[in-house]
Amino acid sequence: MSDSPFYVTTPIYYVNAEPHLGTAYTTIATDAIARYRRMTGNDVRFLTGLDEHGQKIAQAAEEHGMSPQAWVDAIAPTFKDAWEMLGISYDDFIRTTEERHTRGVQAFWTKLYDDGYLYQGHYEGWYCVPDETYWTGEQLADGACPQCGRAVQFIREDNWFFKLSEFGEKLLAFYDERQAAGTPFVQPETRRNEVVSFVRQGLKDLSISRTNFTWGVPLPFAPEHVTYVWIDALLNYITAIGYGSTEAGELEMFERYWPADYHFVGKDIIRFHCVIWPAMLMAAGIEPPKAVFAHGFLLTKGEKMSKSRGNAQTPASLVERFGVDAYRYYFLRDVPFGMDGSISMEAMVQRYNGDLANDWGNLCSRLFNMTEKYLGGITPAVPDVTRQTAEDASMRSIAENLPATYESHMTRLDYASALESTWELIKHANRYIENAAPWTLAKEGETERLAAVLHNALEAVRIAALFTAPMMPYTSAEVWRRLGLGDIAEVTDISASAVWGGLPEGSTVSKGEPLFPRIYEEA
Ligand code: ME8
Repeated sequence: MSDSPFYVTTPIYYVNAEPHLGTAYTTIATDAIARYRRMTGNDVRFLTGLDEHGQKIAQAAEEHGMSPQAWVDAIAPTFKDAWEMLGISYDDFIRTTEERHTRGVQAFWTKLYDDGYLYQGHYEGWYCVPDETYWTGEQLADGACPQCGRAVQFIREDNWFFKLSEFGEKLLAFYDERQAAGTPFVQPETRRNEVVSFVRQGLKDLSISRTNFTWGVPLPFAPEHVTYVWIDALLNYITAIGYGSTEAGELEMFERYWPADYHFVGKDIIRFHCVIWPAMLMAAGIEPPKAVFAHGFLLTKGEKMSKSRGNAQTPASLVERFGVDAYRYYFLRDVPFGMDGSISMEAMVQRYNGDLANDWGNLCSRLFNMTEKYLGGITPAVPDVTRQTAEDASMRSIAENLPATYESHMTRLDYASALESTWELIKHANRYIENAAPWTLAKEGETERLAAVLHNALEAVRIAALFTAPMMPYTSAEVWRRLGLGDIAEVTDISASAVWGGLPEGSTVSKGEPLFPRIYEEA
């Protein structure tokens, strides 16, 4: 157990539309590690928020006949509501229109200006508004944005530039150094090559300001320019923890939590996070984050799911059908974190009925029922270890190995494997009950053995609830309540809590409703 700080962030999402399955995916994945690290005793800071400036947002506001501020104020609650619905345990929610952010952005660019990293120049090139990205003529694909395929606009402006080209060698050395230390900056490994080869091709200086619209943070030394939305947005990771403030408490927070342990992002925004962001920080003399983890895309019928393609479903419709924990479970269990993953209603129904209704829900129901029927709903004494059977020992050993196995998967953010190893215990407990047949023991009056079997199986349930909690917090809390245990949210040393034999004698178990009632209709 360690109380060391653990700072983790999601991207700050554009408020051009409401949250969808893709943005929810990154946010749930970030939430799962934040919840787990709280259970390992870390001092967790989990930041999410909104990217509210830029041309794309100004355009969205205009299309809706609203001022940009009125528009972002109208959309922001839809994100907060969605995250509440999905059980996202963020500690801070930053909006780039907040004063604390604007102040930090201005402090940052003033420093780079003073230190000679900025110069005025002329920009000519192509711009993709939906991606808020600059492209050269050679980079375009058939005259369109090479990333999203949409139309680009030609820009000709006098802008301010950041000397990004000076950072190529430094970045390459930095990636190597982190790699050699066994703490890679770009994760997963498959994404590293993309970043390294991009930097090796040579970096161009980056235009950091725009003058053809005003919805952004003015550059303090040239207020007729607003900062380019990306270099405004990236700074949220430090402005949210006090960068740019003069208050002692805020500055202490920055000292405590920076550098971030992880920025969670989708692979679409890896260059911004793995090239531009560390270069900006290096220029300002700030240590880059410990790691950026870029996950894959959720695909529906082979296409990236996105707002603009119109194939994005709402999280609310799925939560309504499956419940919040099953929703979280599906995405973390079925899509290997880091890779693209096809998602479908069929697969979701299958996972729900198989893993949740049959395995986990059923284990809990049958055990809670039997505890009531055979033991009057009271947990039995810890069984006499000298009378332990081979079956008892094997379930105990699976449970005892789980904390270390689970930790090693979670350290690599491999949620699917972490869940799979928890499911070994759950499935084993179901088989254990089948083999031990408490109903026969009851009929034959074998009361001591009956109590021992139920204790062991209940103990497996208690431990499984601990390790499913980062992914399915509500169900785990409910299972603990039904076992008559305390608030699972108070667990700060999961390994100690998972020690075999922790279920106290004499606590009252309640049956309750099925945790995951079967879903009958397919798709
Ligand atoms: O890029 N599959 O915001 P954004 C998986 N404001 N994840 C997906 C996804 C999909 N189909 N679609 C979106 C921005 N995402 C900037 C970020 S950070 C300083 C600024 C997720 O609203 C994924 O995390 O376009 C992706 O990187 C992010 O949403 C893009 O969100």
